Amino acid sequence: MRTQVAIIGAGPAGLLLSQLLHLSGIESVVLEARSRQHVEGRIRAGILEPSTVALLREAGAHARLDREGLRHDGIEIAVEGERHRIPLSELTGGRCVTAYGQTKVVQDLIARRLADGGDIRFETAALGVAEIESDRPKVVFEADGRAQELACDFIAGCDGFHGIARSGIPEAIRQVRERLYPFAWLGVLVEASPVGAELVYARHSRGFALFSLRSPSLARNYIQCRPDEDLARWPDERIFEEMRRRLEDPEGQLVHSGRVLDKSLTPMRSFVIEPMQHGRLYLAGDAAHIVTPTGAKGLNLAAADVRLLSQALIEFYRRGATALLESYSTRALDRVWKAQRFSWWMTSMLHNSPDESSFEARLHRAELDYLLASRAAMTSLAENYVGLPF
Ligand code: FAS
Ligand code: PHB
Repeated sequence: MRTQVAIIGAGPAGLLLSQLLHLSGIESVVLEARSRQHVEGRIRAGILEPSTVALLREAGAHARLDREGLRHDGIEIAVEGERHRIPLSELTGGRCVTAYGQTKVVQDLIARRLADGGDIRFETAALGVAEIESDRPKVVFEADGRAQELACDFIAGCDGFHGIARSGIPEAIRQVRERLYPFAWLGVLVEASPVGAELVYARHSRGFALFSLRSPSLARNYIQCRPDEDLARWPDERIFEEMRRRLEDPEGQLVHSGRVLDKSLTPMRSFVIEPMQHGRLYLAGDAAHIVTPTGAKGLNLAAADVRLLSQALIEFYRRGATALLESYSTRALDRVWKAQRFSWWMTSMLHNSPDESSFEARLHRAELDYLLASRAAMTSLAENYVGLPF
């Protein structure tokens, strides 16, 4: 089997790349280990930067997003229940974020890709990459119970944190930088009206909480918990109770109970591999980097990588130009590390870390007090939250 660009992974990164290349007449095959149903059912991110929305529009996967996306001109930060608004668009010359579930982003991209004749092979796991230092690299994949080869010009590793593509970067040149956090997020998707029209990040002596939304009748909330928390010890009512405590809402006027559609644990990790390319292998999204979700950057960074990689591949096929391909990793990592810093900063400021000293705890509190009293500090948060310019 042969194609121009072999894409491993049908998450937001792989699907968006395949569609953008298609719109420039470049052929690709997407290999996805899981079933379509599984991929379309995952509950993950929910906040889109304007540049991600623009890329989905360019890909032609924006119709439902335009109808159902919830514009956020601001976000809130609650400290021990006291709420403070960060006016994002006022502080960034009118830029805002959009609340729209990653689940729908992936469904929209798959529908668009297939409608445009896209080749997505579900339940087809990539086993490895080969000859990436030649101009005829290959992906070895499993189909019909046997190993087969997909020959191509380029391989895009969009297979997430647990994928195989990353192992294609030779050990000798690979640099991994990682931080694990001594807490996690217990997240629920609830059929109930959200706390508010804008999402609320809460710092509280009992731990962090986040009150987000998917629609006016679907809330997506998270509480800080132990990394090894046993979900069986968290019946629904106990979760609602704890969320009310962390927003100082004992009567439940803000945090509404409802049918819990999904309950999951998200580990907290910061991770970056460098370089993000080697030979004809290019990594994009979670395959190369993981940010803590407090800055809402995961999905948006994946889209940013795809913006850079698709432009570079299009330049190559149109003009034989290789400059953008050669500098892809450097340009992508510049944005990745700024998003890492912002995500780490939001996480440190808003969580109670069991391993922090009382001095550090006071510093984080002072950071928050300064932020909520300084227009300059709020502007810095806002410009990072809506996405730094390319
Ligand atoms: P993805 O992980 O989405 O997609 C990779 C795809 O590759 C998957 O479909 C996988 O099945 C496939 N694959 C893996 N190995 C393969 C192989 N060998 N062969 C073929 N296919 C293979 N971000 C936020 O901002 N807010 C959140 O609340 C949030 N929650 C998250 C919760 C979880 C559990 C996770 C893992 C991430 C969360 N994120 C969140 C971050 C998330 O949004 C990611 O940044 C985003 O999914 C990245 O997209 P991709 O890079 O496309 O990777
Ligand atoms: C979400 O809506 O799932 C969400 C929002 C903001 C974050 C993380 C997750 O920082």
